[in-house]
Amino acid sequence: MLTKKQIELLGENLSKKIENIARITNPKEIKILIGNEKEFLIEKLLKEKRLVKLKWKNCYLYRTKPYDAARSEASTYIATKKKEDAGPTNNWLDPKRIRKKLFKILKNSMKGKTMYVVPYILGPEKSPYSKVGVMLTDNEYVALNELILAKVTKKAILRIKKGEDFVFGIHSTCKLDPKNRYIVHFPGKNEIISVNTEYGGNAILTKKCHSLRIASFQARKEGWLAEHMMAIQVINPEKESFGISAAFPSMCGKTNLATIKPEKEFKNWKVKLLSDDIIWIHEKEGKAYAINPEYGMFGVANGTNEKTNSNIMKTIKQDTIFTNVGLTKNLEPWWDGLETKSKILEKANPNSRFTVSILKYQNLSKYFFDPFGLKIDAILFGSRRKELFPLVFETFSWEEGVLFGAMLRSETTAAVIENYKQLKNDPMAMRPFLGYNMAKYFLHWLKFGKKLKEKPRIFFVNWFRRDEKGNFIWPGFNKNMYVIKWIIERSKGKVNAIKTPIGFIPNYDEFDFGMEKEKLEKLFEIDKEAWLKEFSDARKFFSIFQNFPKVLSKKLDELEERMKS
Ligand code: GTP
Ligand code: SPV
Ligand code: MN
Repeated sequence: MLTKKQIELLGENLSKKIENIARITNPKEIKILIGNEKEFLIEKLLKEKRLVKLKWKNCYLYRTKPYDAARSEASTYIATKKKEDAGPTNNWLDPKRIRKKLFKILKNSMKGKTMYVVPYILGPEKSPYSKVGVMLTDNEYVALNELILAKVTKKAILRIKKGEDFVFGIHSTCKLDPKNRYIVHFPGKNEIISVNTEYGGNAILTKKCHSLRIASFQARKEGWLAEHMMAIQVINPEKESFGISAAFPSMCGKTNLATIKPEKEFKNWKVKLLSDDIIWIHEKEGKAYAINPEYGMFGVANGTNEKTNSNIMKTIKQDTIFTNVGLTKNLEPWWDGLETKSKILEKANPNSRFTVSILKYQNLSKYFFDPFGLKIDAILFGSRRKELFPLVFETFSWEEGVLFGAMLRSETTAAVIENYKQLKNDPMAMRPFLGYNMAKYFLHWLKFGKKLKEKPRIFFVNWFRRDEKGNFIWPGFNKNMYVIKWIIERSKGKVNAIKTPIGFIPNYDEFDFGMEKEKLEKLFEIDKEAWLKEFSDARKFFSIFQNFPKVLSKKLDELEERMKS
């Protein structure tokens, strides 16, 4: 139970909530974290042989169970009174019944363990858009990740004591039994309960659970957007600043685009990081502004190396927690694509990750600390498509941009346990992360657009088109700067474009993409029949929604007509 001093710090209301859970889970002690406990947790994990000390400075490796090394969408639920409120793309549970079941699972689950109380602020501390929460966990690795990925601070408690709404999350490791794994969200109640998992998005509740699922529910009510997007500030040689955000599904390139390095072709261009995974977008004076609710990055290790991303390599060479990466004889972390001279003892899990503070990244945007955030001038949607989708195109309007966002499909990846390597619908890259009915979400996007006098243009990008041999045609990574440059020049009205039925594509005879014309022709080819099939598949997908916005259906009709004629 809480000590008198702890109750004083937490206040009556919060203390009661925490003691309620302690009575059920029965921990041997309760510890309140206020942000400076990293070393303590690392020591404890090392002592218990749960962390491996790596050769890189202040770097450690943690291994989760192989069956608990990615998000589990099948175990993720939205618990609302009415099933319709969760919508056809979410797993739904009756809140009363599941609460009962979860409390049974939680019974004595923390016996002999410490229960950590983790108070946190999401978003810049003084931002009117920031939110607070408290998470409980009996897992030192999860707590350690929280200390890096969120702003853990006493100040959150003070705000809660003053009466501010807060999200209450309960995480318990239990026996890590996948059959009893539940990640349950109670959006109306601002509550999250996660059991029998310790992996990333399943267990680090500030991330997808709060910053997206609960936040998206609040965002609809309050008139803003919580999105699975990265965001960057790009500064051109004329010193003009430009805000770009991009929604790509898991493992489709957000972190890499967020940390892109302008190479020698882009002398005097600068890219500064706002967020690599999640942003909250608000309207202010008719413009869209983004803040990053997070404080760190939980990035994909595989494929990261000096060639693809030297910026990230520099950042993760110290003070980083690695999860499920491989190991060399020299005790260096290892994964696919990483150079090493040492013998590889162990391979990396395809979804291995690094956890690092965003403050350690050398090119952080000053807007990361701005209470109102970064103004967004262009929104990108993108995914992994080996064919059909061109390298880049600009949609004709906000509505058509929303339609293309709603039509987004991607080849699935190792970020999710289920459905590896299929083509799956993932509207706005948010299907796994939305806390309410997706039809209402589409409508919310349309409404949000109406509020914007200065609407960001909406583009679609695809780095993953392949040739007959299955190789990526586009070099990607830092070369994506060519596309970013086109998007900026396009938005400033500096470059011409070719009108196609789906939108504007670059005039690549005039605009340099650093690539031979034949390949560009392939990258920008429009396959009419395949697009018509894409539209008819989209129609089938949209038919699962009872209240699919008529505006979007009409836009799809128009698009199809244009493609046919
Ligand atoms: P989540 O953290 O799961 O949301 O992923 P993400 O969207 O941030 O993706 P990330 O940038 O981590 O990239 C995922 C994988 O795609 C990594 O293995 C990258 O190496 C690879 N990747 C990223 N950008 C590109 C690109 O432009 N081209 C190619 N071919 N691969 C890329
Ligand atoms: C994703 O899957 O989109 C991630 C990793 O960013 S996780 O935090 O596990 O959700
Ligand atoms: Mn993500």
